[in-house]
Amino acid sequence: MFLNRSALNRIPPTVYGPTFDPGSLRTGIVHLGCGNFHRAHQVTATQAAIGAQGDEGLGWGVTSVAMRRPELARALCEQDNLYTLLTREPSGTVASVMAAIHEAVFAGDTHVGLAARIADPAVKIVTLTVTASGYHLTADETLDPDAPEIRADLKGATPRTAAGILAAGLSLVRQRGTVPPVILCCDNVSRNGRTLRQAVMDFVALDGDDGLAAWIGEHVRFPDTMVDRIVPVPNADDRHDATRLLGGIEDRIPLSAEPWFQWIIERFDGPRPMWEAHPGTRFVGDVEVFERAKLQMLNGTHMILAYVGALAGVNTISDAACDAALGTIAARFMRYEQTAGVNLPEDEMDRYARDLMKRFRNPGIVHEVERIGRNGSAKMAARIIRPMRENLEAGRSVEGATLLIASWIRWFALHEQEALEIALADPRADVLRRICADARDDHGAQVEAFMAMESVFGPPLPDHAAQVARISRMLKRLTDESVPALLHELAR
Ligand code: CS2
Repeated sequence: MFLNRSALNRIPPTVYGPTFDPGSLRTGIVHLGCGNFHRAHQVTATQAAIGAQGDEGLGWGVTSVAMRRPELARALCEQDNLYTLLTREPSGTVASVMAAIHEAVFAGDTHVGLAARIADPAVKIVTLTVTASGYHLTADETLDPDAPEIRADLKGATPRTAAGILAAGLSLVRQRGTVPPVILCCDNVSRNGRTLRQAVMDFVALDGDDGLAAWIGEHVRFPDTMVDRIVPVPNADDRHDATRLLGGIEDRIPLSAEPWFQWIIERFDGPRPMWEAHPGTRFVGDVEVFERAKLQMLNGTHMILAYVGALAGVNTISDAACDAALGTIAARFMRYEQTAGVNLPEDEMDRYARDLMKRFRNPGIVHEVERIGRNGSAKMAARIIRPMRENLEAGRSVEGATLLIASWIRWFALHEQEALEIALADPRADVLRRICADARDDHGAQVEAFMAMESVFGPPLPDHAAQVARISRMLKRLTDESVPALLHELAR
């Protein structure tokens, strides 16, 4: 039998299940980006809140919108929106059945009418996880008017991007004169709330603004948030473990996650679920210090592990972090380069860095470097270039950032030669591959052309030419030498 509402009373008592009747939920939240992260993060906190709030909590069901994966929305519907979350603790796996999704839909089904759903007065909050590349931003964190998806949304009747969908929904709210929902960006984008607000206002301006941008500026709140939980892409082991732990009930869409959970939200007024019922959720006055620490120390270090790890022949973040040389390089990069501008006491930074390396090494989390390496061009500015710029200005080492950028460029060069064994997904992949094709074996020209892309790297770095030369030298070494031997030398 498959997991669905009628199977709920048969799950073994060792599995955590909902403490409310999922059939009685009503939608209070629309979520854009129904994917793995959402299912392991916002849904778990919402489930805890619904459980803690009794009847009132039932109004916080989530309508979760899959932006790119119709099959996930379909599979959720088939299981009455229930699925298993496997928490990979060091001591073993804990299974919980997640039940806070009230409805799952696919954005591409035009009959769904996303604008009308957002404008439904019962919807108090719109949350988003569409990934950093889903906002189509340039390095200065404004909307890229040349992104094909944005251009298509400006022309078409049914928007498909987050900015286009929000603009349409908010326009309807304004026409109807109702209260707009609070928009909660839950992606790894710096100052994510205000950045999204600006992106929506930029979209509206490009769309022949009729006063909507000013109305949004005045009436719609976009609190900043910091989200953190490592959630790998589900695999066959997850399905197998879910069936075993559910006592033979089959789940087509289980997923696993690490035990760590953090959700830091800028305080806002108005109705909301009692998310703080879930440990790790906090409402604070200013999210920036948490967000910067996480974006640079976690997400930035993930990038060095992925790009360099793949070149050294490892497949997962855990293997990359466990490699003696690369683990040392990554830990040093995290603690001494990626802490630039992170305003935390030294001992807290030490503890955070230690915890992060431990989390990366968790053998229960099979996080492929190919996944983490995706969409580097949309991640570079906030995660790598901002601290690098500050380090250069202060005369500090940027050795790790140099290695990271050279490794990223090497991915494209190898891909261009059809010699990279893993897929390379990036919104700017075509342009970046062309640079590699044009520059051929001229490493200097390759690096110069990459670093000249202001939409990715921002304006020139301090002492730009010297930095380009350093990255070129590293790229040449990555090309000519054995990567493990090079890492061994760099780790000393
Ligand atoms: C990763 C994140 O794919 C990536 O860019 O760095 O998904 C990371 O696993 C999460 O932000 C952890 O909270």
